[in-house]
Amino acid sequence: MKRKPFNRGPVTVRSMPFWCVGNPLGDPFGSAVLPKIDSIQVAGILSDMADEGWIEATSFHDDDLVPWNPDLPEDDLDPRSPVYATLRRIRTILRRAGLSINTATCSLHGNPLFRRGGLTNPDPAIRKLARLKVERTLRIGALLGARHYTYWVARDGFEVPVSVDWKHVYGWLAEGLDHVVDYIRAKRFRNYRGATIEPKPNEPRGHMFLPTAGHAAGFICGRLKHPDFWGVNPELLQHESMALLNGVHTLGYLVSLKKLFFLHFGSQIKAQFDNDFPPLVGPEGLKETVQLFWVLEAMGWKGVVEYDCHMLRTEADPARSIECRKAFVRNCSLALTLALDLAKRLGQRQPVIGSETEQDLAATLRMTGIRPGELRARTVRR
Ligand code: XLS
Ligand code: MG
Repeated sequence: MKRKPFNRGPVTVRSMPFWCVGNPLGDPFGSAVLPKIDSIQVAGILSDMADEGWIEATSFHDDDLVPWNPDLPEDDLDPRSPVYATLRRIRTILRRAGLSINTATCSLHGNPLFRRGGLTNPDPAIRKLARLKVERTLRIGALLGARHYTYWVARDGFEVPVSVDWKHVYGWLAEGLDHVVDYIRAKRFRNYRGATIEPKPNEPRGHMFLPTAGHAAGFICGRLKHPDFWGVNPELLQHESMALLNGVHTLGYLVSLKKLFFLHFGSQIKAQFDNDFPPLVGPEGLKETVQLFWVLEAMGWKGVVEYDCHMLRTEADPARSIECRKAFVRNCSLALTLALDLAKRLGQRQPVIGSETEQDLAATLRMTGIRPGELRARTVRR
């Protein structure tokens, strides 16, 4: 069964990744507050959510689906391995639910072997291991029909600038990313429409080698062998807000370069650690979130919006751990519709009337549905 696209405003498809639903909500100061569930259970939740009409797609890290053993780099190809069987069970569940796969991403952050980085690790043996893990993820993505491969910067970064081999580090990164395309072509995988870089300014490392959308786009155009195959998936509001950047600006820039392949979506308090709040949740970012969809519509972009966030740790309910995860999925999609509705009210670019302040207030009035005359009447005392 193939599920119909969502197709509202600029959003063609809503994707909810495995890692967001599976997240047991540990943080650096406390352990998990939800029982861990396995990938088959996560697939079951996603499939129920698709049946109820909340999502059309999903995404995964290799580690979200099956464990990785560095001594068995090709276990996914061995019909006797548990990994082989689990992947096929997941494929059956997702297919039955009509869920498509937006992106496959390789976890180069979880295993302690990658603590000094994956593709940019100074040890060539670890870089080789990272490359084999990426190949396995690409095979898993091909099995499940992923439309993209994503390189999230993960632990490719630094704390101590004088310890970095600056002469080689970006060469290693280019080699690692070029290998993604070489492998896809060598294996004749037909599912991949492109690959993305997901930039992030910091966390888990003090600084990342590709901290912003601008760094990512520049690296694609300046260093990669197949720049047309690569785009960017920014994570908004979170990753830009961590560095005090503006998400509308990032989208305007990426769409103008034809480099916005899809969007990671959530909410964030500016200048904090990666909050990963669900969309529209928290004290900040209402205008910015609405304007994200306004600018996409204004520029004629259409594509996938993928939630990348988790429920607030305070609302985890260990006794109803499946149900609270479903409530999280529903709330993400409700918030997206709300943001799309508000962006629609904001409307397309109006003739420029008045100062910037007046234009901004007029936009807020349109967004909230309050009439200017009413506001004035309630403000001016006679
Ligand atoms: C972390 C990233 C991560 C990627 C997938 O901050 O958002 O979840 O999207 O590896
Ligand atoms: Mg993300």
